[in-house]
Amino acid sequence: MKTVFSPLHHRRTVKSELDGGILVDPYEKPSRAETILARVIHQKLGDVIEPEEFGLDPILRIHGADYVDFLKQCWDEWTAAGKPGEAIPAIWAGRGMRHREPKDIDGRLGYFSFSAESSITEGTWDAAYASAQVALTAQKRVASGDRAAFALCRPPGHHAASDMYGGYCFFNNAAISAQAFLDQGARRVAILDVDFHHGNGTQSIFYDRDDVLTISLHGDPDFAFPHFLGFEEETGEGAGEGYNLNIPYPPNTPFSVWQEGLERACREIERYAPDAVIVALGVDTFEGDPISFFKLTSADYLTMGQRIASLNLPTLFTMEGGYDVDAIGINAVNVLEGFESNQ
Ligand code: Q9C
Ligand code: ZN
Repeated sequence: MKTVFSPLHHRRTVKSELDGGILVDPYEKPSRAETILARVIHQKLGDVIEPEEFGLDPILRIHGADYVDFLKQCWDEWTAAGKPGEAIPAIWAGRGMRHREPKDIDGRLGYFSFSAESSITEGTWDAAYASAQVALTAQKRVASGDRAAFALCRPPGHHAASDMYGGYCFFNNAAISAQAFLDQGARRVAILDVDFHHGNGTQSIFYDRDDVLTISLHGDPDFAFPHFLGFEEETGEGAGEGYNLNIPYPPNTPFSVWQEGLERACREIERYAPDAVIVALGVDTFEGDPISFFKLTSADYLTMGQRIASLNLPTLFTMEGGYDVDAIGINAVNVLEGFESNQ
């Protein structure tokens, strides 16, 4: 399969992540994408191509214009206000407070985010925009008849809601791609999120819709980010009732248990019979991941890819999390090689 990659991901190179009460070296760093790219090339997965330009329109099908404007202007507003460091929100609308967009940058940062670890700097917009174009380019390959394509997105996307960033995500690349499939004539799309963290952004975007089935396997939000969404009882609402499935697991879950959830997810997708499936591919389920608590091994990712291939559907992979940089290339590409080994 082809891989779509943009060197513009380097524009997102930040110095700080708020973690443990101090600013640490960010987990979501440029070497993640470079390590995956090197593995794609080393394993001869297929051609690596640069993204085409689809502009803002497909992004605006998912994200609000005010949110997009905010992301574009955030860094300039922050520096114009004379702030010395990277842009980090420090206030949100708590219970009983007003959910309205304030005018100054401190207020707007809180209004358009749900967490504080994703510092914004000068190049964040460029990288997030390029990441969405990477996804759309891979989506176009699949829509044009390729069996599968790999969008090597960075920054990742599945935590981004229509009007909130957080969890290292700014634009929801999987959601934007799902909407693109629909706008091009697909009737139904399934999103299978195998990242360690719940895909809260994707869930919220499609929660009241039946044309996108959203399924996420993840660390129990009682113990894992994003903490405030991703529980089993969230099954969708209105027309979307029955079209969201959350499969949370506790600390130390091994592949033997996780695999039962994957099987359940795959049966749901088979029943839904979508025109395409999008895999939100995070490999932070790995036993060596520094911020997660599942116990998958590198070999397990081959098995995962094989099961996904047996759905026998046009498949778009969008890269999400994974923070053990030494293993991220092997693990991510193992999913893709497992997929390709199962024709
Ligand atoms: N002590 C993705 O995997 N919290 N995002 C980290 C570290 C944020 C993960 C806490 C995790 C965000 C795309
Ligand atoms: Zn994750």
